Amino acid sequence: MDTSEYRKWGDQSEEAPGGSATQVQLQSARTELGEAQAKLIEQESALKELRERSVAFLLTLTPGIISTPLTPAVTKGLAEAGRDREDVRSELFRALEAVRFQNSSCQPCPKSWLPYQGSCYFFSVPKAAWEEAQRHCAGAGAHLVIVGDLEEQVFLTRNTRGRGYWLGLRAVRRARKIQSYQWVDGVPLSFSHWNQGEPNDSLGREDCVMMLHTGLWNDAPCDNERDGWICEKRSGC
Ligand SMILES: [Ca+2]
Ligand SMILES: [Ca+2]
Repeated sequence: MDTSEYRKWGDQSEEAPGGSATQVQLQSARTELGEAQAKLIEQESALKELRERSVAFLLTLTPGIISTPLTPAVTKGLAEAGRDREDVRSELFRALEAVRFQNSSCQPCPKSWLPYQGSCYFFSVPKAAWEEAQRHCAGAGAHLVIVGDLEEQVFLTRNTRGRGYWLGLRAVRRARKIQSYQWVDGVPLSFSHWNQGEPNDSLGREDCVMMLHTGLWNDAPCDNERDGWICEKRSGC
């Protein structure tokens, strides 16, 4: 069979390509925050020391002159320490904002896509053949859903709304015989959720896999236009 349509997915993981760059930015913001915090602690300790020294100095004065204004040097020192402290506070604030911005820069799922564990899912209402469904997903920067485990399956089952959907799973056929099944990212099938008696490869032409409204899987002819489809893409968070 012609596998060229989905082989191209082979070098593409489920992770968004921008994911690692965001991680690097977040890491950098965290480093910046750590540095700012260290500086603030350092400045606060310097200020505390200066205050202690000022108090000690005041205590050496006789009660009669305690009301005398602080010496210009002490006043200047305190003012400088205060300014430094303000600088560090602004720096810390900026760093915190940077971290917050990184967190909020997570792309939320597009309208009418459902979020679940770092992915966004689109359950189509229209019906289409498998290839067309895959094209729809690709057009949205997604792929037909890859069901990695039971948790993801349970989420999908909860959202079928009584309809059937294509999955990103196809048969690998050699000499008319199905050898295995492969996800659109090229990964062989491990977790599966077949309906009883499936996959049956009825009439030797059921190369594509869909999810029944019950959530259970069935192999079906790829040109069937009886089902919708589910697209999945990473949310980038
Ligand atoms: Ca998945
Ligand atoms: Ca079947």
